[in-house]
Amino acid sequence: MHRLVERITPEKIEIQPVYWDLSDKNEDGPEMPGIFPFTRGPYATMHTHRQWTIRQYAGFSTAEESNKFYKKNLAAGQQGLSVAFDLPTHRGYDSDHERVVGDVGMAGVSIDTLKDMEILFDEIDLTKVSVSMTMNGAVLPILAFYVQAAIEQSPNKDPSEVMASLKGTIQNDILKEFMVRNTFIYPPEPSVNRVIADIMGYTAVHMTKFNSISISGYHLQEAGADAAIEMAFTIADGLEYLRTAVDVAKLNVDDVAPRLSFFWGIGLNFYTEIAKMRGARKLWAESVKEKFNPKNRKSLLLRTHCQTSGYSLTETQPMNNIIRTTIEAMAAVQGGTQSLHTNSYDEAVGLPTEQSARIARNTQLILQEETGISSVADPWGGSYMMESLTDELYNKAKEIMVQIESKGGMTAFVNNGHAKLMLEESAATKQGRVDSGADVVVGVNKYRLNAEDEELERVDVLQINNTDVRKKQIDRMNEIKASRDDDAVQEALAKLETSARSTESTSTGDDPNNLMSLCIDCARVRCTLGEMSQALENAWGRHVPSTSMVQGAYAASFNSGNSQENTENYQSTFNMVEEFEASEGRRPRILIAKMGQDGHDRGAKVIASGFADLGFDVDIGPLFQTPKEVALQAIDSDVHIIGVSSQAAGHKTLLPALKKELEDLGADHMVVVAGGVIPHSDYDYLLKETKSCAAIFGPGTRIVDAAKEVLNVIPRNLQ
Ligand code: DCA
Repeated sequence: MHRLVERITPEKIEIQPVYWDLSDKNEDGPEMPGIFPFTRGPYATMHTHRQWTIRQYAGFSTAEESNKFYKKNLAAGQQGLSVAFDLPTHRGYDSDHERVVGDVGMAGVSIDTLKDMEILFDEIDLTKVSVSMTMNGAVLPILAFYVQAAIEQSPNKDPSEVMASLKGTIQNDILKEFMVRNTFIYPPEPSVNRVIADIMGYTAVHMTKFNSISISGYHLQEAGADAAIEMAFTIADGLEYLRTAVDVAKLNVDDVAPRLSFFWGIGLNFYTEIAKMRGARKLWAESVKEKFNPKNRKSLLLRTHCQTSGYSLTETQPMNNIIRTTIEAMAAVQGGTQSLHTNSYDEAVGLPTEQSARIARNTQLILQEETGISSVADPWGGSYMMESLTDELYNKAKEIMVQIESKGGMTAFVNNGHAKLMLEESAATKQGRVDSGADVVVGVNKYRLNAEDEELERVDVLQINNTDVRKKQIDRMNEIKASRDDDAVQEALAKLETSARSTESTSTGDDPNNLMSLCIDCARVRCTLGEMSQALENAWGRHVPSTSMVQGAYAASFNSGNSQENTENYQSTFNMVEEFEASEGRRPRILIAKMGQDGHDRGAKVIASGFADLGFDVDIGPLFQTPKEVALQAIDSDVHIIGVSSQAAGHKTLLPALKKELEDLGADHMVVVAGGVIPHSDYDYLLKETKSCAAIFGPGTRIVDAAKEVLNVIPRNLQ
């Protein structure tokens, strides 16, 4: 697949594929890659035998557009696919649903029907190319579409043969969705004990090369988790899934564990990230051995995908992001990853362009083909510093896991809100450190360019015409609905709902009522994703998350550096809030709102907690609101200002819609401000053309500064 890695240097020094301590007198022999507890890697030869897979996460607009992009990338050196779906698809809504007007095709590709999936993989042989799909909510319909598309791609092959050849990964990690990201549909209990259990059971029999879960620390890190929390929560999630497989689905651990895979976020703490990957392999192997005593050694291997950190990317001086990503990619490789996504330098502001995607891919190709980085397995093995750091992180993660166990395991830890609060506290603390300058971000809180030079460095981002994509999706779906056999559709959906209502386990792969099997039947007769999701929702309901907020963490972290400038800045903002209260008779009140299906609420929670620390009255709106619902809540709570957090590109549709709702309800005195991932090229549209907000706070804005600006734009003496 790749050219062999160079092992003789120009100086005629032979690089060995692995090094170890020859004086190690450990009775089991020295620690080596491929040997329990696998600290040094899951395979003996690691990248010296097979390089990691270059797997770039991508998807946008329609299936046609994404398919073109995939084929181009594969031709240019990418080795596996990784599909990003749009938010309506994640949340189980068809494109014609009223709640998804601003989201169709924006943060990923839109999939409503089997036809969309067929187009997505047109001319890509699914029995050959490994495909990862980031899907957690609507995981059953999406996996069913994928299987059925593969079967229909190979009409001359037996369907069971096609299924057995499918290699790839479905994320299917719902527990972390309840902590971060929020693309769940159903409550935790059926999400784990029915959906995940049935998928594990089905794939264990019919799709034995397919990884049934990608247990993800990435999103936890993005949401503010430090390395020990990321490690502990992720391993604990994995153990919970294995427990479900063994106790609920009555599967043999060796039928499931070899096909669980992992996914780490890799940030800029170079040594820590390598140590995390090493320590996590040991923690997983030891925990699985102790709790499940598998017979197959493959059950103990932690195999992982990594993605460089999106959070570490900056909007200002975006070219610096290429350097950040390269360093993170090197940490992932030296930590022993099996598969890697490198972010594009413009991802802090929008979807990657063709050029930025090429640079991201080339970063990996250069590492693989120019540097010789792959010629040694675990080059850090035996380093005093790295071994010690690995042990320390391993111990810290283990302590957190004990805490989780003492609260009844990961599902209980998530259900009772402990996990989310721990993450939110970690995120608010981190933000305080960045805002105070304790953590340096080059070009943001240090070495910043003047405004004019900064402007010159701005980059274009890919624009999607959301209205256009939505219309195309709806037209195609209507065509399919008009040509299918309605009786067959109703019968398939009824069977799915009946099975979902049943209290019997249907998890074994050969059970005719297995939910995965029934969804494939639904896909075959052309049920839509929304119809399948609704059938399950009829049985289980839709999960409504609670809103919570940590207090004090931002203030403590911001003020911890004893910097006089920070203390004065903090105090002056606080004084402005008090002056506001004195003149208006109450504190400034802000509603932090999330509209559309964008569940990324880290930013919203950090802002809420920072503003509350600064003396604002803060209301946090529920996730997934329509513009009308936000307007009504704002009026009901009589807020001065609405702060909209937008991370998923719906801003150009949703902010003007909110403005209209406020006008229609006679509340246009309420000021709207926006923050999150909003490209500069859209600022004029929002601020001037549509006047749908009064200020926009891009990534990197300090909360103290945003709070001052907000106080300045609230009209006074309204009474
Ligand atoms: N020695 C022997 N065999 C090796 C070696 C080696 N040094 N390296 C790889 N292999 C084998 C593997 O065992 C595997 O074979 P198998 O499927 O029969 O077990 C095959 O080569 C493929 O390698 P693998 O490391 O599994 O790489 P991928 O197929 O790319 O899978 C994995 C990586 C992390 C397991 C998968 O879950 C994945 O691709 N995840 C991506 C998740 C993602 O993209 N998320 C998006 C955000």
